[in-house]
Amino acid sequence: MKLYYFQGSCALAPHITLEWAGADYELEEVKRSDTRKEDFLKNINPYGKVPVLELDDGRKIHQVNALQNWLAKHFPDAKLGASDENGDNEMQILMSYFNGDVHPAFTPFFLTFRYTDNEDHQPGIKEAAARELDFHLTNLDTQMAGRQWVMGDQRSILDPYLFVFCNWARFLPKSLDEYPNLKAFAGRMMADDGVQAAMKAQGLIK
Ligand SMILES: N[C@@H](CCC(=O)N[C@@H](CS)C(=O)NCC(=O)O)C(=O)O
Repeated sequence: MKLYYFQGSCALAPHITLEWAGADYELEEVKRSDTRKEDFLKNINPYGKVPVLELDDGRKIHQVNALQNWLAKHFPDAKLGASDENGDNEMQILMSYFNGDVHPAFTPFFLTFRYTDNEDHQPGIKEAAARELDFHLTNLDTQMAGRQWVMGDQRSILDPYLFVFCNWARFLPKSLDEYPNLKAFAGRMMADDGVQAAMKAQGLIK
């Protein structure tokens, strides 16, 4: 298996999950600026995004939620999926929220140029995006109160995804200090060997 990623991207989530799953995988770094080029769109992901996991038979899995669910299903011994229907419902609701609401809310903040051709409008867009992100991070901070991991006592495919948001929060006007439950969660993740291995491999830490 091969994971396509670029440094600082959400591909860190499946990367950590591959580590937790004990999977045999290799990495392929791409440039963000190449994700809209013909070669990437034609041969890697027509949607122009990482992460992409290329399987040994050439099939490609992308979309963080689909990929995380695929990993939970194909590495059951890692116990990163839900163990019953209620747990699965809760997990899928959160996975949809992460992928459909929180994650795209970062895009106008980081890739502001996509939302206006007028440079003077960019600060206003960033400010509005930061307000929307504050709403989501406050929700997530409340959600994490009294929880070790997103699903409670057991870690799951949701944790690496939440960790990505926590890392991105350092670029926002409000620091992670203002979301104490998220800060504590990020600290627990940072202490994990799989997280350290993935971050080192991507050059995010030494
Ligand atoms: N809905 C997509 C979003 C993935 C996404 O936003 N990927 C970003 C990196 S975090 C990306 O590849 N951006 C490249 C671009 O938009 O130019 C998914 O779930 O995989």
